[in-house]
Amino acid sequence: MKKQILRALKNNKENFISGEELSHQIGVTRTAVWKHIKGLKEDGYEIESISRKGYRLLKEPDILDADILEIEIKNRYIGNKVIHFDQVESTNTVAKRMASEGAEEGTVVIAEEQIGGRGRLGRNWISPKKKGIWMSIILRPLIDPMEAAKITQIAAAAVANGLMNITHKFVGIKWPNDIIINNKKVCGILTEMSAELNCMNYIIVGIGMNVNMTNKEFPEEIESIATSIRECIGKEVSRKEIIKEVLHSFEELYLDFIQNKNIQKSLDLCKDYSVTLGKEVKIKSQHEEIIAYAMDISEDGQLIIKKSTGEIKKVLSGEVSVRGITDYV
Ligand code: BT5
Repeated sequence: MKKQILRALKNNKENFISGEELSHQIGVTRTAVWKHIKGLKEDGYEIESISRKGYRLLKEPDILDADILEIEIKNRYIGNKVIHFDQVESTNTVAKRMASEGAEEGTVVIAEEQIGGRGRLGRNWISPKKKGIWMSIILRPLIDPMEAAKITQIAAAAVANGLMNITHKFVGIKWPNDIIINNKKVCGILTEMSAELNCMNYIIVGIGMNVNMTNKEFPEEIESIATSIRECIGKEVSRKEIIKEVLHSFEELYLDFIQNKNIQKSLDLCKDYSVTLGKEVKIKSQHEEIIAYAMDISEDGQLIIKKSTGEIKKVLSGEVSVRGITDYV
């Protein structure tokens, strides 16, 4: 009921809508309308009420209501189903469990706070309450497990593109999974999969993005390497608007890949926004550490590097540091 009232207010944003009209539209008494309006106000919605005129929605709070997101994300299927939590260990872990229980492709799991947010290789992802976007997308592409790295590139391109549209600032991609603004990390992507030998069960794309924290609010261990959208544009930003923008971009690029087998658009974006290409990079893998020149990104999402010996090599993943950016020493 509350959802229907909210929808009616949103459809009528500039104007007043009377209690009578609302009770008529929704089929409840005017007292019930009044109670739900009171509930919406308690949720943080600013609603002007004037006798004889009715109600008018002035401002929405920055809450990530699953119902509202499902209404407002106007995609074909990425985000058609949104599962929202106040607090989870990790949205990737929840999404994995749901995917293994049959959740449909495009389902988005989102949380206000993660208490065990994960980065790659067992690292932590700091995810304070209501300050950022901590979400995971469940995908079921019919691709070879070897192609999974492409999905990270699609996600990186989508995030960078979405953020450019919102901030109008330069957003960089540090291959393979970091999104950078002003040389600091604003977003990280964690792609995980479950696969048989040559068939994919599901892929989870986890996106963690710092949105409304100030520099002072970052814990000491990431203070010097992290930034937020708020720091970048100087004011608070609606997480919902960013989610819509990023998921819209993601669906477009993902469908191009799945339906047309075309990853070119994503790769072009990854190359255009790359802060890695054309630079000297240090690559740490399990067994070695090499310093090389980053030449290109291959069709399958790998980094092509040239070593000082002249040898050209493809790197699938690993820790990449770029001189001048965050953690290069
Ligand atoms: C990543 O790993 O960048 C992937 C992060 C993915 C997080 C999302 S949130 C939703 C979903 N659910 C999860 O549990 N995870 C995903 P990596 O490249 O390994 O970077 C991790 C490193 O980034 C840490 O060791 C810190 O140095 C730094 N870091 C941690 N929290 C950060 C933050 N909020 N902002 C910027 N840097 C951070």
